Amino acid sequence: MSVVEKVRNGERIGMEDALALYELDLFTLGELADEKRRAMHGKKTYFNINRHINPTNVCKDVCKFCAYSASRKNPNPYTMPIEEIVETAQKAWEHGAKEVHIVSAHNPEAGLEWYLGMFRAIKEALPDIHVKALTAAEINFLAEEYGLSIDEVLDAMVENGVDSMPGGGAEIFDEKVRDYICKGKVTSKGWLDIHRKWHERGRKSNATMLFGHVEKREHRIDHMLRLRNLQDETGGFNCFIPLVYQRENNFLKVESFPTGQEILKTMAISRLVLDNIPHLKAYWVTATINLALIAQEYGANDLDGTIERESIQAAAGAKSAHGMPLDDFVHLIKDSGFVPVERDSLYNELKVW
Ligand code: V47
Repeated sequence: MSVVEKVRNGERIGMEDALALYELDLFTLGELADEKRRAMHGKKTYFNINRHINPTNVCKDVCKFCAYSASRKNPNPYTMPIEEIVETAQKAWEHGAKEVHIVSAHNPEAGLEWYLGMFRAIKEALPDIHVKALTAAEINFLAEEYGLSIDEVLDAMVENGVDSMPGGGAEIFDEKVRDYICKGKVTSKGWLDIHRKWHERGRKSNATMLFGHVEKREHRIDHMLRLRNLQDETGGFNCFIPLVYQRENNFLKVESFPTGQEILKTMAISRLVLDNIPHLKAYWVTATINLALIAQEYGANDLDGTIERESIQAAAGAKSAHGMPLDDFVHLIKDSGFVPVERDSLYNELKVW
């Protein structure tokens, strides 16, 4: 049976099948992913009004792809006081944001109370805002730095007001590639275990994959299959986000970058392989807004949100430092033939625009 028939029969896609999908022409692959997307979500494209906050860039780890962390290439270390973080969240709330997405570096000088106290302070000021915070990499750092178990860190997150976890820190699970690009950071098994434990608490999270650097197609598929296995166990992932590698101001040597076709193929294959993760996000920050809009026809049904400000990928060249105005966002989705649906952080529909 051909891989196209397999997909249309609803059979599960394995490593060999997924590699065969990459060999299809873009339009055939796109059609398969679009059929799947339409069966799941029709023409709806989800987004939220959110605010990214990156409260410190001081990091004890050295990931080669990172341009954000304070280092030789970015000699401007900062750590926001908790009052400033709360004020930022408050302003965002006044402008309509319903979620703060908080991702930091692994700062050994800030202290555990700074990391956890910021969530408590945000929730005291804004009890109804959704706090999506701490990647598995940060959680692993806090456990190691302060001699805590992962369970203790996760319980403290819940007690201090974290609602859901973002998908960062996953990078590429293949151990060899991971060692090369971000040695010393949470291991692949560690990343998956942390999300499993979070899901066991009845909580939701996302999963990312950083691609388009030194990894090969099989590493991307391996990454997706490890996520699919965990999702079969827990059902706790809401969304998968393939992050396109941004190349500026970092220490990773990359010989060739993916074409637009390769990026769209990877999106489409994600939709087909990850049959048990409901949402696929084309993150406009790293894909560019134009490609993200096209990705709606290649399986993606979520474009993240208005963001307001973003520092991690912006440091590596993405055009995301100032987010995207809501009106532009809505019109771009509509003009591309899809239905903009504002969602909350857990994918409850708030408004069809
Ligand atoms: O894990 C770092 C990535 C991630 C680069 O859960 C880079 O909804 C591209 O987790 N090029 C953090 N990417 C961001 C993140 C995220 C973003 C959007 C939505 C969600 C979600 C989560 O940023 C890191 C890392 O993979 N990153 N450097 C770079 N040069």
